[in-house]
Amino acid sequence: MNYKESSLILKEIKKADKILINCHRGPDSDSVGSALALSGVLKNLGKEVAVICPSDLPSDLMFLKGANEVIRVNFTSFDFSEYDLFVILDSSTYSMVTGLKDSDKPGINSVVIDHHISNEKFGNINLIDAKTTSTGELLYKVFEDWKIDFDKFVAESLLTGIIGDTGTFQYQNVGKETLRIAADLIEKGADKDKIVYNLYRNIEFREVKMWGKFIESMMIEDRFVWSAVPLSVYKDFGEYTYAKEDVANLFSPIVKGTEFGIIMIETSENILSVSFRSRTGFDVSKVANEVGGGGHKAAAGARIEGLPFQEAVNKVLTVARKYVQKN
Ligand SMILES: [Mn+2]
Repeated sequence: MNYKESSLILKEIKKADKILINCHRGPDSDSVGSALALSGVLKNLGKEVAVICPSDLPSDLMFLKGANEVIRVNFTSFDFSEYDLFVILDSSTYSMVTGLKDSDKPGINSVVIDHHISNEKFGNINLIDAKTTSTGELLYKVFEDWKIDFDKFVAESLLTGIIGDTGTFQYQNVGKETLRIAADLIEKGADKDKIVYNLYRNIEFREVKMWGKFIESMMIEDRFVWSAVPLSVYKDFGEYTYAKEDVANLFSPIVKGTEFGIIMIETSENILSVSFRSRTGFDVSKVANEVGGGGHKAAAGARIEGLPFQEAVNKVLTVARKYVQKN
């Protein structure tokens, strides 16, 4: 048995007929992959399942089976009363689930399954394992506990989550267990090449040109690099919602002689969206926390609201410089 909560969760699922699963706001590969994997498994158990999300799904994940059935909802008016159970995945806070600053908790039974250390445990049952690389990997272990078989589509969704959250097995938290799980998923029929092609080799030309803007304006300081792009440039290049994540993953943890990188993008008037990526062991979550964000040691983020572009950028840099001095 991997988790003592697994059987409690299965009991709740068996009691329910109609089950909701979420993808979090601005969903990534792990959010969508794990939601579709669980949905496939619950349908095989004879449940009626709906997957809901407060945002549109990124187009590069539409290859996953069931992605076109994910329903975009507005949580301010969503009616939970038709459902018996809400399974919440990959979301450390309820506001990540709804995309709203404040909202009432759903009036139905809920289960939270997540791998973020900062998870607020806001469900009736909470299964949090911060040692797993991804919710995809965590769910694999839950399915193991449930002793169920699953098809190649479920396997492919789980592997998509793992690949997405590990930077294709690059991050330091990837060890033999994650690789063993990935190997088993491939054995069950998950197509690793298809996943890599869709996630990393299917980028709009305009987005690639935008990456160029980030590289062009990148600056190097004592122990880190940073790059910031204002709203006007972001708009010129088509406002790719996921451009910042892509740029952060690709270019901020690679520069020789540095320990981390910061990518900043003004996504709307006076809103600066910030991504931190560590190259060495430097804990970027400390910097992110101090500017009001959060995340993991190696990858973290924040949103600075209500400051003009240059001031917001300076605020982030001031905190980063302070931590560079301290550590
Ligand atoms: Mn995740």
